[in-house]
Amino acid sequence: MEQLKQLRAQAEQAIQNCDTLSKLNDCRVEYLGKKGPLQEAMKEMKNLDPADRPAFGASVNEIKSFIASLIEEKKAELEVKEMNERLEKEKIDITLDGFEPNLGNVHPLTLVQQELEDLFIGLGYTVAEGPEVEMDLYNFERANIPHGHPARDMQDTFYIDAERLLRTHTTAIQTRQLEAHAPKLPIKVICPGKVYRRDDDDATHSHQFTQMEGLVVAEGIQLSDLKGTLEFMAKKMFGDKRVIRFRPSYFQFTEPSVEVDVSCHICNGKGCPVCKHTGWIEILGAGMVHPNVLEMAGYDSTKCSGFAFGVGVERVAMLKYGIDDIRHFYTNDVRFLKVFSRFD
Ligand code: FA5
Ligand code: MG
Repeated sequence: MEQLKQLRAQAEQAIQNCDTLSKLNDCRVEYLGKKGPLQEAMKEMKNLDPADRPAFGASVNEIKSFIASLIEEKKAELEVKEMNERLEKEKIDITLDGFEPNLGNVHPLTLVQQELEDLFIGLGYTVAEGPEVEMDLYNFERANIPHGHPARDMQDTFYIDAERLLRTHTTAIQTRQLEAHAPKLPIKVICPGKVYRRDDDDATHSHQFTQMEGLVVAEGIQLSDLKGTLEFMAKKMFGDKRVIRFRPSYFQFTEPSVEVDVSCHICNGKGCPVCKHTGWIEILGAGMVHPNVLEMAGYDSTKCSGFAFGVGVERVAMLKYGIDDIRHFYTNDVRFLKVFSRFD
């Protein structure tokens, strides 16, 4: 009984001295565990006089529950203490400036392409695409430009082999669309995509650029439908600030043919290096689809007619956003690209 008393005092002291939860747990194992002194004491009971056993047992149990309750108390105290310490250590200073994430934004060419698409979708057109590595057949022959024809020189071409090339214009998608639809009417599509030419790069020319073809075929389509469509597009894209003009032109795949110029946004028509001192920037070629093109695709050109246009997306973007050099679109200077984040 004397030993038990000592044990009680010793345990009480040990628990008091615990300053962390893990030490307290060690203490619990030491005194209340299976190999602890109290378990041992119970084993000793059989050696006692039977008359002393109940009092001894009661004492051991009393010490056990005394130690258990001390541990509980201490545990609650230490939990609060450790929580406070952690809160202190992990304190977040919400007044510190954070790091602004560096977000990307839509490329200006994508932006203008999407704007053009939205505009034409609003007019009932659908969007069609085609391969950039194209067959001579769709890029030239079906566009009424046979092998050896001098009109091929108008678009200096990157050839892959005798039959394949990098398409020089989105008219290649147009001829595919005609073939895919024939003889169904009407057709009303726009065909955006990258095109390639062996042009020398300058302020308004790039060897890789973007075009968007428009094609409408139905009964009784006239040049006035084309003119109205292009005027509508120009107004929507450039507002009333810019003047446009239709200029007679020549394409093998349209008859008659026109080109559309917009007054230069840099000099306002006075003449400058960007517009090569003409005061105008050409944005598109267009015309009435040549009967040969309709016939080759499988349409009866006496029963339907159509108009087509091919607009240079970079040129539109330059005029719309006042960009003085087409090469800005491809050099990917972040300072240039960031300007367009507010238009997303
Ligand atoms: C054509 O490519 C014809 N396929 C357009 C067409 C389609 C006519 C349907 C009739 C019917 P052109 O070569 O002019 O035409 O090019 C059309 C437009 O693409 C030009 O008006 C210009 O805006 C743009 N463009 C032409 N070459 C370049 C270049 N090297 N860099 C940037 N834009 C260019
Ligand atoms: Mg041209």
